[in-house]
Order: sequence, then C-alpha cells, then structure tokens
Amino acid sequence: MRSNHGSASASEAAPGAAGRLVVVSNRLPVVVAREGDGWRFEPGSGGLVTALEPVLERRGGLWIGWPGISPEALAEVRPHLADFAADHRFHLEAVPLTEREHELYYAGFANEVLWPLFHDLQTRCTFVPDYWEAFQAVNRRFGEVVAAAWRPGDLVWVHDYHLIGVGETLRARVPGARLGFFLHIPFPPPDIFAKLPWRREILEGLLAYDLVGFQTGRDRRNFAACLRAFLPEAPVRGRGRSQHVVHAGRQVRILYFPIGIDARAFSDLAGSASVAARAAQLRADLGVENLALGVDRLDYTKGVPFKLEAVRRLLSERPEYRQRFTLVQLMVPSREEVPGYQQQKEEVERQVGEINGAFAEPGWVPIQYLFRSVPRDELAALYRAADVCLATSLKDGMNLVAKEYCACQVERRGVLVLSEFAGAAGQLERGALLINPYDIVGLAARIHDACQMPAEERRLRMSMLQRNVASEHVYRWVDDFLAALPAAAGAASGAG
Ligand code: ADQ
Repeated sequence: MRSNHGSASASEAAPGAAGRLVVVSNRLPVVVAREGDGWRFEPGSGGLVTALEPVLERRGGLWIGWPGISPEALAEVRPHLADFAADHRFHLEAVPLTEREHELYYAGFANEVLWPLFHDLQTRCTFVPDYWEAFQAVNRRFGEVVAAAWRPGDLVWVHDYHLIGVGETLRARVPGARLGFFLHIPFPPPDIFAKLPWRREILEGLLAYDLVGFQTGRDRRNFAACLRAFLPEAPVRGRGRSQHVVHAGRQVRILYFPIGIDARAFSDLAGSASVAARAAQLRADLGVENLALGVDRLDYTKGVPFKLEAVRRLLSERPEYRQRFTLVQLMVPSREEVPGYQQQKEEVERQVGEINGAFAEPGWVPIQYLFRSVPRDELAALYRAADVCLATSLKDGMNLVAKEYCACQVERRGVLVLSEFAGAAGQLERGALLINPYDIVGLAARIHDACQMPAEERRLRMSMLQRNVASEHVYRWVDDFLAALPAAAGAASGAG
C-alpha cells in the first residue's frame, strides 16, 4: 500500500541510517502457524499492527515481540524468522515465553488488570498478585532481549500497556538509550487508577522512558493527575508541548499524539475497480436502502451489545425500517482465553439470534453477523458500501475503524456515528454524529438521524472527516512521536 506522506521524514529514514528504529510490542506483527512439516507466516491483525507495519516496511528497522509459539517451537522457527527480512524492509527478533508465562502476564495482568482498569471498568479487574509477579518477570525478559539487540544510536519505541515495565530494565542495562513509550489505550482518572495495588510501580515504570505518549489530551491530563496523587515526589512541570515530569534526576516528556491510519492506502484500495464492484455487489445482495456497518474486535469495551440493543429498539419503535435496514456486524476473534470475552461473544450471539428471530422476514435479515477476520479488500468494500458506520465503544484509546470508514467513503454517502468516549471523537466531532453508547434511546435516535440525513449534509460532513483523516495520518503520528523524543536520553533540554 502506498502512503500519503509526501516529504522525507523520520518515518522514511533509509534502512541502516543512524537511529535505527526498534519497535517493541507484545506480539510480533506476524502469526506463525505450522504447515505440514514447515511454518507459515501470516500478517497479524489489530490496531497496533495495522498502524506500525507500514511504517517499518517503509523505514526499515527491527521489531521485537513474542511470536505466539512455545520456546521449543521457536527454536525451529528462528531460522525462518531471519528469512523474513528477505521479503520485508525490517527484521524480527522473538522473545521466548512459555505458555504459562504468557497466560499470567498477558491474559492475566495485561488483560484482567490493566485493560479493564484503563477503560474505567474496574469491576472487571482481578488483582491477582501472581499476575503482577509474572508481568514484572516478562517485562524484564523483554528488556533483556531489547538490551542485547540494542546498538548505539538506536531509538527504542515500546508499545502499549503490556510492556510498561520494559523501560526500567533497559534504563538499567543501557543507561544512554533513547526510550519512547506509547500507550494505545486510555489512561484512567485518579479515582479509578487508585484501585490498582501496584499504582506507584506502574507510574515509576512509565517514568523510566524519555518520552511517554498518550492518544489524547484527556489521557495525558489523567496521567498528570495520577502522578500528583500517587507519586508527588515526581512533579509535573510546564504546559502544552513542554509538559514534563522530573523524576530520579531526569526529565520525562509527556505528550499526546492521536494515532492515524494510512488514509491514502485505504482510499486508493476503496477506489479500485475490484473493490467498487464488490461494494456494488454487496449493496445489491443485501438489498436495503440503509446499510449499517459495525467492525469491532471481540471486546467488551467496544459496546457491541449496546449497539445491538439500539438496533432492536429502532426496529421495534420504527417498523418502517423493517426490510429497509440491515446491520452487518463484523467481529474479529480476540483474547478468547481471557474470562469475560467468551461471555461477551455469547451475549452478542444471543442478541443477534433474538433480534433476527423477532424481526427477520423471508428475504431479509436485520443483522448479518460475521465472527472472523476478513481480508483488507473485503473490509474496504464494506466500508465503501455502508451508509452508516456504528462505532459505539464504551471507552477507546482512539478507534481506527472510524477513521478507516471515512477514508474508504469514496462516494461520501456515509454517516459516521461515533462514541463520545472514543479518542477519535476529539478529532472527528465536527463531522460525526456523536453518541453516548449507554444511552440506547439516544443511540437509536441517532441511527435514525443518520439514515434520514440529506445527501448534501452527508457529503459535507464526510468531506470534513476525510480532510482530518487524510492530514492526521499514521506517518505524521510516527514523525511527531519520533521528533518529540529527546535527542539524548533524559536530556533536560529536550523536555523544555
Ligand atoms: P483495537 O482495540 O484493536 O486497537 P481499533 O483501533 O478499532 O481497535 O483497531 C482495530 C483494527 O482491527 C482496525 O484496523 C480494523 O480494520 C481491524 N479489524 C477489526 N475487525 C476486523 C475484522 N473482522 N476483519 C479484519 N480486520 C478487522 C487498540 C486500541 C484502540 C487504538 C488502536 C491503535 O484499543 O483504541 O485505536 O489500538 O492505537
């Protein structure tokens, strides 16, 4: 896919140039699966991979993460990982983890503690001390692997809540390293963060980096408020772009960088003849005037049950939508080993069954539900075909689906209905219809408004959205983050 980034920039540095980019994330950007006697590599899914893979493909560098297989299998796969760089501009380095370690650190601490807590859903948290022990051990292991791969001049960029603690090991092992961290999910306010038994340790972990990036101003404000409440010896100084924290004799910049997408690549794909034909075919097959679309990872934060309740309400209160409205709801399988996810899937499937059972008629089904990942061109065709996109997160760091939808709206016919609790709302509030997903009546009313919106208003709103998505693209996000990383580790001047 082509990018929309014109000029030479940090995200385009030549491979091998000083300042190699080392990306560190929980998973490598590939799924490794056994195929006969050998191994197969498939592209990974999810927001982080979608955002960063094209950046490393352009810039070159190294990606460090867990390959999703046992240490024994990794021994077999390692030589093939080296081959990966033959077809790509970047290298892969695998962190070995046993299934048990991954279960406790990832399913446990990351996804039963940090994920629900940071999305304000503390009642879903299970604060198990063993999870915390495993989290620390695994973060140290990651830190050791990164330290071993580190070369002078490298710029290390650690991603997301799973790996908050990696910076501390790295800082100890390679004191001069340039370390950046980006939190893809929200940061909670102090009254919620207070529940975390390891709240000081998590804050201290974040302060081992030179730059800590958040998605929105709200997240940065929450982080600063948590520091004031729980780590008062680390004062927050400055305002705006110069805001920083003084800790352990160092200065740590704290900034926000709303993540974007490769908008040009999405709009080019959506504009291609094959995707146009597929979109037309989808509309003809579904045969309704109002085609709504939902695209979500299986996750209780995405608010899918609220969306379905609103559709149920729309169809019962306004019978004129029967035969004339269909929601295509895609859900990509995710974290099924974490308690609560299977339950979320069952809840959604029960609702879909009930709603279809109550309203379907021969030749028309109100909800088409697909529980699987779909290829990028099929996704683009759905985005292009849909009259309305429903992004109803209860809380979301950003929500790339909302942006992808706008980029693919070649005919500018579509209306984005977006949760006010998604980070994306800060950027897209002028063109989207903002909703509170907990307000089922209000959400049903906004879906109705979206379906009734005149063509000219749709075009104007979508043009505004597309301008934002096209200018705040993922390469700009990378450039802004890398440019904000102080040139020398902990450099006091860089934070001023
Ligand atoms: P996610 O929680 O994964 O990301 P989101 O930003 O919406 O959420 O990204 C999901 C990605 O998965 C999109 O690129 C979408 O196209 C893809 N996807 C979803 N369903 C799919 C399906 N059925 N088939 C194929 N692809 C599918 C986390 C945070 C977000 C933040 C991102 C990036 O939770 O808030 O926006 O990281 O920082």
